[in-house]
Amino acid sequence: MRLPDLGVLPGAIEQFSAHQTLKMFERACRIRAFEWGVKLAHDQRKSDGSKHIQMPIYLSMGQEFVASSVAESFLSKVQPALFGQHRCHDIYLAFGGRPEGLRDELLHKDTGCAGGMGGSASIHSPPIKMFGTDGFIGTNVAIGTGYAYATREPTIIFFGDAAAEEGWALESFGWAAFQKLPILFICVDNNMSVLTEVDVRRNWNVVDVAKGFGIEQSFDLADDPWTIMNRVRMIDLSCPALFNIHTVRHWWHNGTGCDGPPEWDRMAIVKKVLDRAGLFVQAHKLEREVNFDVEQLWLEAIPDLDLTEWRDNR
Ligand SMILES: Cc1ncc(C[n+]2csc(CCOP(=O)(O)OP(=O)(O)O)c2C)c(N)n1
Repeated sequence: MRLPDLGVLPGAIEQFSAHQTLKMFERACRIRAFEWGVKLAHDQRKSDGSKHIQMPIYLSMGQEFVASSVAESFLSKVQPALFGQHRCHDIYLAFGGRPEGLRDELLHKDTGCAGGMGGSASIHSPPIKMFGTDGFIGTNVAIGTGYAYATREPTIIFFGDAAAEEGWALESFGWAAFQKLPILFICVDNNMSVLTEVDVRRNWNVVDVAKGFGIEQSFDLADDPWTIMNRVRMIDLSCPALFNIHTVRHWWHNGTGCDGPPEWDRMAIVKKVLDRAGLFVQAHKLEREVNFDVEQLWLEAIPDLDLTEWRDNR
């Protein structure tokens, strides 16, 4: 059952300082703003008619609070190794990747975080210990598990609800449980494999299967950031855990199309919670500053980028 309040712990915001909440919110705002810049750069053309971005792009719009809350939970303690799949701009930005590096990567420049050769689907960044992926869904789950086995370093593996169906992902859960590896598996469950919903594809739940493999710390929850941060606090990170986080991809699997209003917009829900917590003014100021920064970032690379659509959608 997909609901925006699935597994949400009421009042979870009270467990965190205003400072921590606002830092988490800032990460999410930066992701949303950045993805707007990518959309505009993708949709608009250069004066000679050629494209600014010539590769397929996979946007995280709508899913921002998954990576931003997990990052907020970890980064004050440790810089974990990160294994994402093709939809990974959010992970890179949330965990402190330089936005210029991602922008340049998408614009095919050698100053990009992967030298302009990885592209949207394979964001690789040694400074933040983020490993690019190969394009086969779920292989990052197996490779990340091997990394944690070899190094015993804290490792976070983000994968989609479709990747969870690959044999090598399921086998990795078993190995991680058997070896008690320090891995947080995050299934970013946006309900879609391209256009096919989870219920059409399978009759099992990844949390039940992970528990069956011995990952006792397995939870189904919606993308409420404070619930996610709470769950991270409560688990033992020295052994494996799995969160299946229900979230919503606002734009198409690939590119910038949109099929209508999303199931929910976590950003709008979070802003209401911030308002009730008396943080509206600070949050609003922060969002404006981030938007300004990210506008400058894109204008620096594409001075004639028309920002109207983004500004109209704020
Ligand atoms: C092994 C494998 N099978 C099929 C594909 C084709 N494919 C690319 S993306 C995708 C859907 C991925 O969905 P999910 O893992 O849920 O991630 P999301 O795109 O929703 O973020 C599929 C089936 C692939 N890349 N690799």
